[in-house]
Amino acid sequence: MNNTSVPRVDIDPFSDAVLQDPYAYHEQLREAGPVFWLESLGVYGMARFDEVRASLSNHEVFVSSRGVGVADFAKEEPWRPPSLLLEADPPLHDRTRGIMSAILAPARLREREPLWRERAHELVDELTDSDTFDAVTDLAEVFPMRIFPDSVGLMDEGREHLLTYAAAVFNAFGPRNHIFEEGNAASVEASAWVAEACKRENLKPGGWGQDVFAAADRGECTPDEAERLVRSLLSAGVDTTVNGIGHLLLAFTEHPGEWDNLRADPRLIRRAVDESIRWDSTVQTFFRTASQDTEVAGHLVPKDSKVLLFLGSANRDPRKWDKPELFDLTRTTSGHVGFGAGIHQCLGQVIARLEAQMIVGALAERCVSIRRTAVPVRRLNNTLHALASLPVKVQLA
Ligand code: OVM
Repeated sequence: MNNTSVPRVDIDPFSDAVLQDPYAYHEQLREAGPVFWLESLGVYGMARFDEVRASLSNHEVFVSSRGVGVADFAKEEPWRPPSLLLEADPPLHDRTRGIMSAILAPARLREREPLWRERAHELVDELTDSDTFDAVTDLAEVFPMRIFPDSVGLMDEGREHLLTYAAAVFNAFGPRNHIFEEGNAASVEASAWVAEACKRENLKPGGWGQDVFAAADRGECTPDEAERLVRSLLSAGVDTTVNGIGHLLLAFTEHPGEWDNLRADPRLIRRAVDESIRWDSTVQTFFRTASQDTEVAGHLVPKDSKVLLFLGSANRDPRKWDKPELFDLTRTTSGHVGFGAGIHQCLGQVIARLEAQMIVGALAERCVSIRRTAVPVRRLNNTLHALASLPVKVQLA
């Protein structure tokens, strides 16, 4: 293996143009080679399915504890105290993950399903009073906020800070560009609110937040760790599902035939949710750090290198997917890396899937068609592919 042959790429993956439309650039990244050097950032990158999946699955070589953003925590002070889940390796990661997995076990989430379903139908009833609405600001941003904060047991006051905070968290994985700076200014107040909201005395009984402190009482973690674990729920649980639901609706507006297919067979909703995450992955990128010299497809990735993994590109790699640009409810969509892979694979994915299934399932019951009435507007974020607006018109059944 030799390093001189690693292809150099001069695309800045955190430029406005790439963040606006990443898919326009992914082919160039994939074609550059299985691993490449990103001149703009001085990091390695991988954008093909096989290498992205293999790297995500190899947590001993590609570690998370040095940060999953461009900053190397071994050299730079983290933007905030590191996450005990996302920015941790075993054995710490396995202990904290175990605590959270028990709290968010599918069997326990099922108890909340009836209430969430009721909330989904309520919102769809409100929206369909009129035949036009904004699928992002009136629906995708509203539904998770009606169920997630209550499920955590958050205090009522100040919940609007959640989206600001999450946007800042995901911006902070990228470089200190103008997007980070703009988001960061707005997030000072939001961060202070989140810190308060995670405290035991501010969490209502019966929610996941208090469940984490119950684990602390059993000696599974310290009370300080419990606060930090609640913070993970608030960081990862809102902007992700907002844009996941947004992309699911976008997928249907771009592929109207699939809306007809979903209405004909509502069991397709599960696959639709998965396929939309493959088709337009909300979390586009995460970094890892090489803990040792390692070889990727014959090229050396030296110890201490930062490596940028393009999940959204892997999910559209034609080496893996047939006609990847099509949202297709007949394909086998499982195996995509939109929720990651390996030990860090999305802890909240059962919640995310349920939320999306419920709200879009309820909409499909009521609406014969959903069409967009204007061009969707993107909201730029250093990690998330995000929507600001998707005006739609529905035809009621
Ligand atoms: C966390 C965290 C924050 C952002 C994303 C995420 C996708 C986790 O604080 O643990 O997972």
